[in-house]
Amino acid sequence: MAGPGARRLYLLFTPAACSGDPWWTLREALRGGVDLVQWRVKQRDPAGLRRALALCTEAGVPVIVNDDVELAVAAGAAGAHVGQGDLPAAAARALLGPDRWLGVSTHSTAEIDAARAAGADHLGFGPLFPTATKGYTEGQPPGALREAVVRATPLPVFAIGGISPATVARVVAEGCRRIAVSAALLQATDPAGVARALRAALATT
Ligand code: 3NM
Repeated sequence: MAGPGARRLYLLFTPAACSGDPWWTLREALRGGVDLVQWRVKQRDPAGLRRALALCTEAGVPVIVNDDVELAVAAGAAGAHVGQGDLPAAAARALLGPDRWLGVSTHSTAEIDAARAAGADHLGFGPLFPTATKGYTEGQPPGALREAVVRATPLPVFAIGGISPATVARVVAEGCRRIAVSAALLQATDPAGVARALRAALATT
């Protein structure tokens, strides 16, 4: 399967955060062009993960498990994602082995350098904008995303935090073509339409 660098629209899928039925939301988001999914729940829910994996596999889309690296391996997910307060990235890499994908959240060039050294193969960088999803009240300053993309090269960087069809232009303007999105898709009345709009914005050169 093509690696994380081949992916553009990364959905952070939290069933409890969906306005509509979560499984309808996931199907619609996939239909609209989500090409990477993160399973992101507070309480371990292996049955829910299996259901998400089944839907995503049918759509040819890989699933990454947030935080719970052991569950990612046990469930046969494509990889795991760790934040700065989670299991250290080097320990996550050791548990995942060389083939599963490791994503790391970063918020500065120092964190990008550390994540690379620890064996990450893709990065989140944010928050681009304030977002209630994670309680950030301030976004990164202009130019920070552009600097992050350059610093991370050749690792792919997914911009994250408050990204929606209304804000995605800034991501593109800073030279990034990958985004990770939660609320704008999970709370949409038309998740497929929002996914299509985001894909179209990212496709501009
Ligand atoms: N991590 P939404 S911002 C989970 O900057 C997460 O590391 C962030 O959700 C970071 O698309 C964020 O609803 C929230 O803003 C993303």
